[in-house]
Amino acid sequence: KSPKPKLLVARAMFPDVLARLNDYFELELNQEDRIFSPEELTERLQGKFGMICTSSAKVNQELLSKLPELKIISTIAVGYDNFDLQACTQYQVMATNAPDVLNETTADFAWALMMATARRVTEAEHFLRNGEWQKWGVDFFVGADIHGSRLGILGMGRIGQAIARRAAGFGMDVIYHNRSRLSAEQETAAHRARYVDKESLLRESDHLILALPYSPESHHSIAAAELAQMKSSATLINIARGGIVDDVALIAALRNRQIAGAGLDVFENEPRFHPDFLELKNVVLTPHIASASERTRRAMVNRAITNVIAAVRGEVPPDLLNRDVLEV
Ligand code: 8YV
Repeated sequence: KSPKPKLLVARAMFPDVLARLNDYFELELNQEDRIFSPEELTERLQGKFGMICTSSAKVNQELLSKLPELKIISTIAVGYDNFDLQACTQYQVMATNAPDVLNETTADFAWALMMATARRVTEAEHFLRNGEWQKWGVDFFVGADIHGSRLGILGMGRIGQAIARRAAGFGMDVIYHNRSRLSAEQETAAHRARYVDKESLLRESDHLILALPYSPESHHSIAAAELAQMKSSATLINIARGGIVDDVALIAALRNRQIAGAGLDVFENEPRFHPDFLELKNVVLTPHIASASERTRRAMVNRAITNVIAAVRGEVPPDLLNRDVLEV
């Protein structure tokens, strides 16, 4: 019997879920959960058939050129801006992501951030924890309403639509902007979301949620000029990727009260982030946890596993991103 192909699991993840892989692969795990440098990743991937990874693995031309045996890279994330798909096709490596399984959990968290930001939940808690609560006042931590307000969504993919559906329970008006307009049925299902141009979205949203993929085109989609168009009472929520927002411009807008608040789960160079955020009261900050429910994280890993198992069986992985790799 020929030896099993080798698979690198580049980050630590649920051993009981990974057990499914043992029938097909000889596994190399990263039990200490270290983030590999590009050099380490190159070394660990020598002789490997594939890799299961997270968004922290940068896969580019330079890496792939040193890995002639690699056949598949499979991320547990839906976002795949860390993969150079053209280079993958060039080196005949299949790239897969894990869509759908995290839509609802991520939408829940977008709402959690929006509500916490608008109603100043974390700011108020800090106040209480710091022993500053001496007396109550009529204008004490007054915030903005969610119910009856207008929700704007930039990037109306599967997550954006899941966010919009939740607006039904709060009687919100939903507007969106996207590369392409949804079908009439999709708009109806997304709490009758209305397609508007980006300028109207910026000007008319009471709460603006970013749910678009990161790419060179979406880099700094929200910068000084865009923030200047928003309402001074508006909140901005980012559950997508840090690079979509120009942090320096956002910090200035929050400081000058050009917008009321921001809720951020993602940062341009995470886990690092601009230190000035810590000095602002009108921002809610979380460490990239929008998809972090037990059930969803397990489902994401399972989806990545399904993709590598399909590949090793000679089937087309269900979430293949670079379909042109099949034509070479
Ligand atoms: C992941 C994410 O938790 O799916 C994505 O695109 O950003 C998150 O759900 C993280 O990136 C894991 O790699």
